[in-house]
Amino acid sequence: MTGNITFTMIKPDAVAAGHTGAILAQINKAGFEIIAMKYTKLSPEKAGEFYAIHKERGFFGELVDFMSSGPIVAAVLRKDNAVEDFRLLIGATDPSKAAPGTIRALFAKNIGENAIHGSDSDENAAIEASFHFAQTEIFR
Ligand code: 3AN
Repeated sequence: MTGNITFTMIKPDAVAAGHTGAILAQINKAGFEIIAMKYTKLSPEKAGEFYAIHKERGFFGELVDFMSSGPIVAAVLRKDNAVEDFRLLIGATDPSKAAPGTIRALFAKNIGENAIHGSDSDENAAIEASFHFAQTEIFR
């Protein structure tokens, strides 16, 4: 049984480049309903907490600096099979390997500045949604 919720962030590179509207349009067109959304900026502490799973990786410092470098759009999305379908919509982590037409193929600069985040499991989707939103801010 797969869940119907995923969590996304439009990352600082894509927001700064003015791609927010185009990315949200693609998300809606693919059948995802936005049930929570905010325009915000992560502190370095919050970015480090969000990506704590990567703290031993060589790119962790770079990732935290990047994710706290400018505003992001955080959202909770609803659709049947949300996690898997959203990962297909955004494409591979490395945009040079992302399938044509995916959000990363269209909008990401490189593997570090890759335009968008999508949860990798139902469990992480729930954790990540509650990291960014109070239950009263999610309209199921
Ligand atoms: P995804 O976002 O596709 O789930 P993860 O979870 O492996 O990918 O990585 C989380 C984030 O860490 C990526 N979105 C990207 O910003 C950054 N990242 C991953 N691999 C690298 C790398 N080799 N060099 C720099 N940044 C990376």
